[in-house]
Amino acid sequence: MTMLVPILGDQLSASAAALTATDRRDAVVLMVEVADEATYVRHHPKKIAFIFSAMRHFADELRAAGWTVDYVCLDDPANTQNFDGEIVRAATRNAATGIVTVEAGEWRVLAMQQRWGTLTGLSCSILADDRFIDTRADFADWAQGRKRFVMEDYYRLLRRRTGLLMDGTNPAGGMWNFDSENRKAPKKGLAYPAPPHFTPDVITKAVLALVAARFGHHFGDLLPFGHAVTRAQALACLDDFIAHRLSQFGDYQDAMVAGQDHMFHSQLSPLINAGLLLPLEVCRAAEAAYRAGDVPINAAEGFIRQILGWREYVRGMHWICGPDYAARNHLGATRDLPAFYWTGDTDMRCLSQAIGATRRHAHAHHIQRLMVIGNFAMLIGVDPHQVHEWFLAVYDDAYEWVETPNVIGMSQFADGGVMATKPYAAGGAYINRMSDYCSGCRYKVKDRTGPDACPFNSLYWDFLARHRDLLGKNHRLLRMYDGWDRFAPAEQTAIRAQAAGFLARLPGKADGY
Ligand code: FAD
Ligand code: DLZ
Ligand code: SF4
Repeated sequence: MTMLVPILGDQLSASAAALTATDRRDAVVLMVEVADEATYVRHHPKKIAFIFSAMRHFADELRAAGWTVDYVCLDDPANTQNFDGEIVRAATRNAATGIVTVEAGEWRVLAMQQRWGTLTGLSCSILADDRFIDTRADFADWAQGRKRFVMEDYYRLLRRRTGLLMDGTNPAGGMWNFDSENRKAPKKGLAYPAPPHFTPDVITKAVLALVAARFGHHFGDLLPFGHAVTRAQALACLDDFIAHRLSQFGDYQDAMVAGQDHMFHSQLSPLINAGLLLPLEVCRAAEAAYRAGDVPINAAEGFIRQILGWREYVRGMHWICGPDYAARNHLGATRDLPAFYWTGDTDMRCLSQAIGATRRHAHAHHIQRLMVIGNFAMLIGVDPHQVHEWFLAVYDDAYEWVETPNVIGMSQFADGGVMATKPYAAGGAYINRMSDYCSGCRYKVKDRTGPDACPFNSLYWDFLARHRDLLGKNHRLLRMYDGWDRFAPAEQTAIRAQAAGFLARLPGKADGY
């Protein structure tokens, strides 16, 4: 009897259900590098290198733990370059008698897993992914019958259920949520401790050469490459974050500073999403730092809410919103993504900073993604599917289960308000308040019209005006529409003409994308 145990590139956990459910003496673990997964959107070369290197290291760790691992490299001449083809080949090669796998994180790959039994003629059992803190079934129960899916309600349920930051039945620090303390603007003189950088070993060097040759033409810098690619390195990243950045994470969670690509953020998302760290252990580590008196409650709570709250919530929403969620387009947006999303070549400093970080690191922090890159795309009316494909391709932590709710729902309002109660639309004033970008920008952030006016301002008002039919009755936008109505008609005309002029001059879609 030989069980074939396919482990996907984001299932790199020794505790993955298919490994704990199988006897290693009767099993062959299958791991495959396939071009289809690297190119169905053109992933950032750093992201591909991270995944391949982490997969190769994980395969070695499994072998050392006594597993038989069948590992198919991308450049194996017999590689069919897709999951289905490799499952069929491996089933035959290993004379498999059955398949045990962990449910993929997303609808797209789950659909493939559901045909592996038929394709191979073997029984294929798909086990629940128990690396998340909640289960799909429990999230569905929570969502059942609700008119609105409020993240904060779900988060409190999980706080109670896990006991994280709880003092008996009360929230630690006396409040559930310290968000109001977590919106400080950046101040001068702050020191930003750099996250760890790991020198590539021989395995990573081989992957870097492969990725440079095969995917070097994709958007993004492959080098320098310093990602953690093993469980031990991932744990070192967690320790480093807790020791050096968590204490200020809360205060400056929403801040942006030119030239500071990481701020006080953890950079742990690619590691958690690939399985090198488990979300619950990360939350427990943050709580322990708070209990030890090393970090304040607003930092620990703010950080834990991102993982226990937001991460679990978007995962649940991915499953309840169904496989067609990425096709939603509530605002009917049709514009092509401007070419500078693939180059960073724009005189809007906020966008060039955020896209530049993305190009260098395959990473950008939350407010850059939401309030700069995503906000701009929504204001100018980019087709949300193009925005979705861009976000999925360029970030090292992007898989459809987490990217689509954040992009289609939170950032583009393309689901019409399932995820967010109002669009995350903002003009230059917000960016100016939360960053130091505007002082060095060629545009004047206070101007709405004129040759030097910040484009975000006219685009913001134009967005509200053009979508009044759909958004005008939204209670959370009434104040904004009041603001619009207070402009004199001539001013409204000038603002909309300013926006129209800007949109007419925008560069179109980049060649090849
Ligand atoms: P930190 O700021 O240190 O936060 C801690 C952890 O909280 C993160 O590591 C992550 O695991 C979790 N987290 C925080 N916010 C979210 C969120 N909204 N959804 C899910 N998890 C969250 N996150 C992804 O993991 N993959 C994506 O593809 C992704 N796409 C995004 C697209 C848009 C438009 C927006 C607005 C956000 C997106 N996020 C995504 C959420 C968030 O921006 C990243 O998780 C975060 O920037 C990762 O950096 P970090 O580890 O330093 O996070
Ligand atoms: C993102 C990605 C890439 C680039 N390459 C692979 C791969 O070669 N092999 C693999 O097993 N997984 C890869 N992944 C992750 C998958 O595309 C997919 O997003 C996740 O497994 C979640 O379903
Ligand atoms: Fe961005 Fe406008 Fe500020 Fe320039 S002035 S950085 S375009 S918000």
